[in-house]
Amino acid sequence: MPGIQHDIDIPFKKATFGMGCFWASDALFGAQPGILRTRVGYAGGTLIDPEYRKLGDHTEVIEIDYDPKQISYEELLQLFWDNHEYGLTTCVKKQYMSLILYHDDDQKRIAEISVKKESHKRNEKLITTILPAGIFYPAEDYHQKYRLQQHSWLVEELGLTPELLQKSHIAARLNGYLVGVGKIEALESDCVKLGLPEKISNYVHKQWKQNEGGSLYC
Ligand code: MHO
Repeated sequence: MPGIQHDIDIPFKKATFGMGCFWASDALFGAQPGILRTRVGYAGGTLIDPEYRKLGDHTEVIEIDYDPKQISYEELLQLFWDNHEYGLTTCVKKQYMSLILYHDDDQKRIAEISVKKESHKRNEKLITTILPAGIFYPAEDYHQKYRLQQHSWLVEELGLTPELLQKSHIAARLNGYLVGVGKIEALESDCVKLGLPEKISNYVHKQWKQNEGGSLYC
């Protein structure tokens, strides 16, 4: 679509989490307030250049660019605790382990306090691992904004190239709204703010209503 503004150029911080299949966390975080961009990939392990069918010791993770003025790391962590695919007490396999990859000492400190609090609240020992963020390997194109990519006409209409699938603000937002994540008010204000044509906006509204309250995972 000519003239569509994909990026949003404000200062941001990064957060990286593993919490199950990354299609779900991509959608979950994409539509939250203060989320600028998301991308999915592999991290936490040692294998060089992992691939989906050759992950080695890596985990599926979501990498988030967020505006700390609009959403705090604590709030991101709350979403992390509340939305694991396989829970917080049993590790199914390394691919889906519960993982927090911190980007600075502040995040490390907050994550360590947060895991203690959450464990106390649930009265359970949690298996979540906290590690420094090392190399992030972006996943194959077809995994990026996976939910959005199921609506191929939208990908085309929005001009989402492989690069934009990882970098576009609009793509991150719509990828969540399409599966009923986020608030209707946020969706409405985004449609106006991002100047989305009526055809797209109506379609996304419809999908949001159909899918609201459904499961993120499949
Ligand atoms: N349940 C999904 C997981 C995909 S994922 C990116 C599948 O089996 O295809 O891990």
